Amino acid sequence: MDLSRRNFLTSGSALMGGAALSGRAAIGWMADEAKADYTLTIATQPIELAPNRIVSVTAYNGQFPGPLLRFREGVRATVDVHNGTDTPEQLHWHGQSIPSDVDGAAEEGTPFIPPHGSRRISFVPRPSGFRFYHTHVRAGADLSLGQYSGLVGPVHIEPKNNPGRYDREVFLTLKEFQPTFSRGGDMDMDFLSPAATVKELKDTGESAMKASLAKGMAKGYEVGYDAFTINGRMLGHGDPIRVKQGERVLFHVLNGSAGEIRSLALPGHTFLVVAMDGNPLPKPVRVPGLWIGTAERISAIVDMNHPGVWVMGDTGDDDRRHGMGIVVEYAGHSGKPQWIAPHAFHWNYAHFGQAEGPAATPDEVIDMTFAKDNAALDGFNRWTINGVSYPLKQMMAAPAFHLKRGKRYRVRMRNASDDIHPIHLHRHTFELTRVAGQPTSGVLKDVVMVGGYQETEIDFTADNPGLTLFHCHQQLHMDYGFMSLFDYV
Ligand SMILES: [Cu+2]
Repeated sequence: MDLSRRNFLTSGSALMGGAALSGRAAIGWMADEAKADYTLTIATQPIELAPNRIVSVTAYNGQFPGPLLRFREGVRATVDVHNGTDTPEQLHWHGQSIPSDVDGAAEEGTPFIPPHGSRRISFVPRPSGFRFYHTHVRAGADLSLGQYSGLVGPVHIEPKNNPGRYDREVFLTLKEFQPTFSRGGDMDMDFLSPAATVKELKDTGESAMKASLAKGMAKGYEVGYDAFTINGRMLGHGDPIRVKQGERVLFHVLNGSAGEIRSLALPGHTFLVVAMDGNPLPKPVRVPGLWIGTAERISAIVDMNHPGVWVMGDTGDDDRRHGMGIVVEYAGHSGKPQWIAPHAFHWNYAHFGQAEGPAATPDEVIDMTFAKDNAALDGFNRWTINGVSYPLKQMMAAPAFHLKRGKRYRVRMRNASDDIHPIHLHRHTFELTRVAGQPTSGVLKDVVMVGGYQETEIDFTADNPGLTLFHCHQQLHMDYGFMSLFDYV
């Protein structure tokens, strides 16, 4: 029994008028009967993205995004989750260092929330910052399941000390709806910097693709979308963000996509990035716009010093015209929202960190090579890490990598495919130490985009024993093998 639990019991007893309660049964009863901090109900219902644009999706509490959940770092929280659907669910607390049985991944041993059943989840939220929650089930070829659904919501964990409050905080969740399969779309790649690729990886990937196409295989399936939204509304159909000249607005932007990379710009304004994935940067960095990989978060301050009515939107014209944007309206201004395309800008994670690499050398280096087997699984690309594809049926596979508590590890990720992969490590925070050859330090994350044929290194300390999932956050990639398990030995 930990301290917070003890406190809970004490205050509970006080509420009961000091009724004598002792023993395990009493504790269990208390835990069951106490009101949860939050209740989330998973159900499928119509969601209005725009007038006459109503989609049927599974979401939390009948809304998209799910409600903003605020926790306090280190203060135990309880969440009741009701599953009103016919399929088992998992709720993953993305970016938190919590035990495997509540992290929300069946591969780690978290129990499912059964169809039409409930589960009470209790954990001590940490670390502080902008996190999020989302479903963590396999979708496979079913585009109504997993992250193709609306099962995404933001989390903010207030720091234990000094809860730094801003005048204005605005949470934005970027998300696509109405997914469909297509074959072999090309991903926007040229925004990543450095652009350096590794010849050996490129040769391997390209010859594998050539061999597959020579056998008459088509390119593997990709997923495209018809509707694009910010906070669940297509551009022009939600409430504008109403601002005043001179205001400093802190935006917390979440890419809640199942697999898309997003950009975001606001004409005439710049973004002062203060945190990535909820973790403060060594120093804030000003940029003309944002690039946000699947499941990444960026917290950035915008000085409202360019009055007008503007479109804050994706720099991709097609996606923005299909809804990926939100109107920013200055007080006293009206009229048609204006979009002005920014100059093309690159995204280099190393710019957000220190120029030198990490001070500490890791105890061990884990080498990983990511590869694509084109259209190998009924037309779906099969993904491997070091030649191994995670079993398709969701279950605990044998852990492939073994950690010792307290040791520091470096994962050297080598991408032998032409896709960008947003790589996610559960239950731990990692530090970027090398991005496509460029050393850096001080940028703490839980997702990082690894560019096509590039090599990126991350360091982390094994400080949270238990099964730990490592995977590409693209639903389509993780569902077809791009996952691996770490355990502690
Ligand atoms: Cu991927």
